[in-house]
Amino acid sequence: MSSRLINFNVLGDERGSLIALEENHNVPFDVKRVFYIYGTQEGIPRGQHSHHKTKQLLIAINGGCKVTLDDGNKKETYTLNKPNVGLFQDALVWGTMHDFSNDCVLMVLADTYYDSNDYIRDYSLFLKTVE
Ligand code: T46
Repeated sequence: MSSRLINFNVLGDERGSLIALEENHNVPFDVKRVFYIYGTQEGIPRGQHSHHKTKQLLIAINGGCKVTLDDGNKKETYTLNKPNVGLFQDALVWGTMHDFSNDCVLMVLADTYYDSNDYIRDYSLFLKTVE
């Protein structure tokens, strides 16, 4: 499974919109954890790590940011600024979130419980791990 953008169906009616996320339907894994980051200071990047096992789905539910994904061979930068679009980040992919708008709320669904040992925070160790 490789990193990619996923479009969600927009539901709702004349009162407004609604998006439903369902594990193993439009979310491509079992969901064990949801967290969100917000209030990121201007010019500050976040992430800058990879995970051994964790897969993630990132959704800018308010505002926007960019996400650069790097699998050790190829880097691609995505713009997330729509609540109906998610970015699937596979395990062993280095992710950097940057260019946050002031009002950005980036919600992340993950298929693992939090475990600091799942993180690779050293880029040269990441490259050795994926080579
Ligand atoms: C990602 C970006 C978007 C927890 O206790 N539980 C958790 O589930 C997470 C994700 C973090 N933490 C603690 C660990 C640190 O003490 O929260 C603190 C900040 O975490 P971190 O430095 O990893 O934050 P970011 O914003 O650099 O990265 C996080 C996620 O780690 C990462 O997977 O995609 O948000």
